[in-house]
Amino acid sequence: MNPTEERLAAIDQNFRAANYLGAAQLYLRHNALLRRPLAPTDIKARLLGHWGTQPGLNILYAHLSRLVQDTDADVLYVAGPGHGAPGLLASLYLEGTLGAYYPDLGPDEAGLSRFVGEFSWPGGFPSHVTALTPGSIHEGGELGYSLAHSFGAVFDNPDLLVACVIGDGEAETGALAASWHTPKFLNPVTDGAVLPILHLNGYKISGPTVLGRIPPAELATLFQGLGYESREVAGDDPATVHRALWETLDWAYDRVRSIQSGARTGGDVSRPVWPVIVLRTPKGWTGPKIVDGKAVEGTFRSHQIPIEDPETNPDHLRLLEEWLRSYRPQELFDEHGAARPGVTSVYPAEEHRLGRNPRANGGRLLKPLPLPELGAFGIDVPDHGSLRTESTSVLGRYLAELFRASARERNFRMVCPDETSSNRLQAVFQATSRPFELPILPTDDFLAREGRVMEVLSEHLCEGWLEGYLLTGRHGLFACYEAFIAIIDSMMAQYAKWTKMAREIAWREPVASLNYLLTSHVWEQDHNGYSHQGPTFINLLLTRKPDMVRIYLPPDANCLLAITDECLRSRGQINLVVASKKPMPQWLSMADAVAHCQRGASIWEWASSSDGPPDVILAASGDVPTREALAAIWWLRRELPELRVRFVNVVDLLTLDSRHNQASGMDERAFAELFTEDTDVVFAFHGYPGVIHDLTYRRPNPERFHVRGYIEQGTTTTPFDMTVLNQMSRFHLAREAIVRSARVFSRGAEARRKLDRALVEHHDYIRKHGRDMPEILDWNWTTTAGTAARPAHSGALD
Ligand SMILES: Cc1ncc(C[n+]2csc(CCOP(=O)(O)OP(=O)(O)O)c2C)c(N)n1
Ligand SMILES: [Mg+2]
Repeated sequence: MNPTEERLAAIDQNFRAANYLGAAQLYLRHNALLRRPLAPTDIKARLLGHWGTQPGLNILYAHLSRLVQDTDADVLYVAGPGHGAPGLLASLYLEGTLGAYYPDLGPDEAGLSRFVGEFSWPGGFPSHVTALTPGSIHEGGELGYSLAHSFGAVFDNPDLLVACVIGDGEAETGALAASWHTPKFLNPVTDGAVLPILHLNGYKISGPTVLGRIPPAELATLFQGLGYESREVAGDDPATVHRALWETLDWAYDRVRSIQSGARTGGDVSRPVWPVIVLRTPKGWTGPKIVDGKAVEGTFRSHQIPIEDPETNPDHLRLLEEWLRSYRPQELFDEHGAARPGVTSVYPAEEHRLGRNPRANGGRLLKPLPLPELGAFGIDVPDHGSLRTESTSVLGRYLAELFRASARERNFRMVCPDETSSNRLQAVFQATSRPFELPILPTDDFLAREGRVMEVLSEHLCEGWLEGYLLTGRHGLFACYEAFIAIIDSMMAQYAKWTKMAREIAWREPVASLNYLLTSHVWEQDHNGYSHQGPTFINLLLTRKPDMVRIYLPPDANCLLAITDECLRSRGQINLVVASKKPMPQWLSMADAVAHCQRGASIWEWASSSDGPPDVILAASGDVPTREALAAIWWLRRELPELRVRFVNVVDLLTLDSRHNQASGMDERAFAELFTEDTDVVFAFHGYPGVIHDLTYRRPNPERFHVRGYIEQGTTTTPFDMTVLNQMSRFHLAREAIVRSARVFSRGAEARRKLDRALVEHHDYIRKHGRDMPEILDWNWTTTAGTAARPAHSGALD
């Protein structure tokens, strides 16, 4: 639609009003509408917030509102520079959204004064966008994720258009740089669209931006190379920019719709060239031009608080008053403090306003997944441990069924950095594919235009896409190599902060949990070596709020199924599941696995002595530790039958937790039933031993826990040697069990010598033969040594 002078004028009024309120929030505790001359006592005690990015966010909010008014489009606004919160809040206040969520922020002088006075004030809105901000799924505190979140939001949301404002500094981050490639994985028929708007104000905190300083033609070429068509809106005269931005937004919107209709009804299968807008306007635009002799508008100096000391410096106070009055607030707000009709006429009907988009409160839209019956996918376990299989292959069949069952609703996706097959989850490809818009060759596997397994070799993108998908009301799973998930630790931490805050907000409904499946784990890196060993994510999760995190270490395939089912049912949590992808002994029937997983930790009676109180408890958490601990018990039964051992398996790690008065852990009685109050516990753990000490330090006699786990020893060697190098092998565990058992310690001297010899034999054997000893490879709980079949080789490892 062509711009009219009247509507352009209204947009400008709106822009001025948002700029005014944005600046006022930074400074004014009182006198929000400048009804009287500005006084030092009006100024906030501490000036906390950012100005520079606000005008760009504000002008875009006004113009996008106009676009929605004209098109009824379903638009979600994502502000990459979340430090521009006062700008976004100003628009949300003006459009009436804040008042709808927070009734004391209504459109009158009292509401406006409270709104302005309480920003960045204890108890008020924080300085960044947060879960408290209606209409938002993106904090933008830690920069880099706006575009990935936006694309995540539009997957399987064909009607949605996300307008994503990207800071030109933010665009320097690795995560953002990778995100530009997402259209290569985006299907124009089944997915919605993202309109990236590069907010090219030229500066970051204290320096120029790369994209701001390269010549405009080079920038256009960059976007062309990334597969986009870009148009630039540039200028520092608002009237000129309004007209150009209006027309450019119309151009971009028409491009999006014509790509979509071409693909959806015109049968166009060519690869779309999506539009990008570059908004090249000064940082701190319309703000103070010069302060203390230094240029501020259009420079990095406008980034945060452009006039620093209005409370005690009269010149600064005067400059601030001039700046605020330059927006002519009396023209923008009436005598009751309400925004005048010109200001608010840019907004569409209430339900279409940017701040009201229901996708931003995804929990309200969430539908439970049609989860497959566990019984149909659990494996038959004839006895304890003689069957060996890849647990993740079993899970792959379950997930394939989930993809089939959710095909109509399209509300489940997997993300993975190129490892679905390597992680033995390839059964999912019988139900869906990996979407890919680039040429697909006959030699490629499992690629198609459309699919719900998102594979890209960027953990950042996987995480960002999934977060956007979850926050807009869908479900998902992130499958990753264990060592490399730590790449996105910081993103997970930010997501956890968002979730923690969202939980405290009555109007935000919980979204589906963020689920991680980590495989190719630390104990199966004999082929890759040290660089691929890193169980750190467990430690990182332990720093999050204990009531929103679960850490699961299923010992076998049926437990993996039971745990995955539980994770996919849960809401508002971060769930970590660590499971091997290699052939491993299978211990529990499906029914036993469900019962064990429900308890979280239990005594495995069949592996425990029944003739009196235990001399020592062997505990394990993790599939390889479980195998080693059971092999240790098996060895002890043969060599030292009088030693009474109890075996405890811990599948839900935080059942051990005693750090927070059992906020997430089992109670003292349940703990004592498993571990007694004073018996020594030799604990074989998947990750760093300190984790178990951290969790149990308030349990009775915590010094009786002797933990073996990963101690940063690794190289390319045999699988069993990994456990030996880290002193968690069956031989080490058996030896420690004898040492910790006062009753049989002295009678165990010969057994201990045998264990020492076994370690020497192992050392010599692997150096001579390049593989583990037959008694290790053939070991089987249910038979005597040497009689079980060797496991089939699992094929190529990655
Ligand atoms: C990942 C990350 N690194 C550093 C920062 C600190 N920081 C806050 S704002 C900012 C500059 C952002 O520049 P830009 O994206 O261009 O935003 P704008 O100019 O619109 O303020 C930086 C470096 C951050 N928030 N996140
Ligand atoms: Mg910038």
